[in-house]
Amino acid sequence: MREIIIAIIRGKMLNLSYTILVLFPVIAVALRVSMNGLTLQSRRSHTMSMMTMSAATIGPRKKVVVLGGDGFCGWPTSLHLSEQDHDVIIVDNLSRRKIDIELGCDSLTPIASIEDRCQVWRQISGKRLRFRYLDLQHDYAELLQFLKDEKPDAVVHFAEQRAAPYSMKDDRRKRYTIDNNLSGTHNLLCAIVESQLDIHVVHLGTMGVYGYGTSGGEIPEGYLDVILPGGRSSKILHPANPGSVYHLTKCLDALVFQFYNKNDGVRVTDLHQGIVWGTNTLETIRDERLINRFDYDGDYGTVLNRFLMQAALNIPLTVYGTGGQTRAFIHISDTARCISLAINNPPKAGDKVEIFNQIAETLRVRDLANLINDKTGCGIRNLENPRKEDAENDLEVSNQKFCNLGLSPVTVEAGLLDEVVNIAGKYQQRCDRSKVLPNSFWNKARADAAATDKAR
Ligand code: NAD
Ligand code: USQ
Repeated sequence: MREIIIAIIRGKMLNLSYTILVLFPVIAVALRVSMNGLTLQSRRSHTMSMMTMSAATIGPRKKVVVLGGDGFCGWPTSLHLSEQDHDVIIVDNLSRRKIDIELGCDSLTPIASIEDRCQVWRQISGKRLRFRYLDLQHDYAELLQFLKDEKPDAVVHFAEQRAAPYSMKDDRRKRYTIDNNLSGTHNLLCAIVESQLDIHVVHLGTMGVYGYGTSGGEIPEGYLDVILPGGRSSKILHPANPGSVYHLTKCLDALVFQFYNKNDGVRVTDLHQGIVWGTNTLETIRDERLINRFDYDGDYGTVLNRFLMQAALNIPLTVYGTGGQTRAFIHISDTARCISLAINNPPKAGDKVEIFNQIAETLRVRDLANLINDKTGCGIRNLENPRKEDAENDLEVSNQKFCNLGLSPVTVEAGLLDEVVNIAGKYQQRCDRSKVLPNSFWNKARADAAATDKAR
């Protein structure tokens, strides 16, 4: 049924607008069947989101390489793209799984090996999902040959060390984050130019490139129209203002893209994504062996997923400082949809680097904590902030480009309880409570403050 609908929507049998009008009831039934495993609340928001996006999301079949496709964002995105009938190849060096061992942590959810994941997906969907073990930082020759052999239409680049606390832990991790992320990104661009292939790069950047001071107005998507001294008008990259070594690598990535776009005409879409929350998507929920990873520890756990897990275990929520930090958020299922939209709407030859803000909403940390505490009664504790960051900030962000393409994102308010009950609650016995408190500090003053913190 899914294949027939996708074939029809691709315009193989009818033109698109006619298809949508005539087949809308059929699509609605098919979606209902495919969402049997979801609870009512999330089904409603997923349905809304999928209905409004079906026309914009589905484009011609492409060969897509997903770098970092074994990770938290990469795995559900690979499944989503495969479900949309793209030919997907995952490339990963499994470094995230190795860092779990290094830190003595594990995903709260029991994740299968990448080989088993691909095999189960084949059994369930009938679609082939390939995996190639390759280190983007060190295996340049293999990367180049791989691109020449496979000739992908698009490469989605998730393959970076992505935890800000890990990147600030010590000098070894700072250097690893810089070396891994910058060499990886540069190797990719260099190999694309050397291959002489026209490959569209879709990169996961971060909202943190803009900095988290009070913006004093809406943050635009990547570029600023400015008047230079002398009255000349110009369009420039938004000034970079990184808050960690990890965020610094994303600012430097942005310059690498500008250069290769200008010099060699490489087509790039850079997605400045907010904090991703949630675990399951319509694809990962189809079999427990497809489940996504869920990080809750002080280094890799992001704020909302940490709070959800803490609430499930009745641990008071770890609010850093006053909790006045305002951040941008997006649900994991919308991450996958946005990537799909970016692949289906590539920049044209000669276009400058396309930049989207990939966010659903902005929320203040203490408001999130209060929301979860009101629903669960787990309590809140304010810890000395391990990070050097503004205690309070406002944040207003444009996400107009994705909205124009039809994104209607899941919101925290609508999806929250599902996650507490279905994931954090279900797997709570796998939590190691000793990993909950933060133990990476931005500088000596922050470490000293934590050492005398009575709330710890
Ligand atoms: P993750 O750590 O779960 O996944 C990254 C994957 O890349 C891992 O599977 C890892 O093994 C792989 N990888 C890392 N270095 C590699 C290398 N040199 N060669 C090959 N593979 C390599 O992280 P994630 O949460 O899925 O994030 C993916 C991307 O999205 C990152 O670039 C991150 O900066 C960005 N992002 C994430 C979030 C979030 O909240 N998780 C928010 C905004 C942006
Ligand atoms: N925070 C708490 N309590 C916690 C954890 C975090 O109060 O237990 C606070 C932090 O101090 C920070 C905010 O919550 O002010 C967000 O922290 P986070 O760990 O959820 O997010 P961050 O470190 O910014 O990084 C995450 C991803 C990263 C991505 C980024 C998007 O790990 O890969 O790039 O979100 S963004 O923040 O928009 O730049």
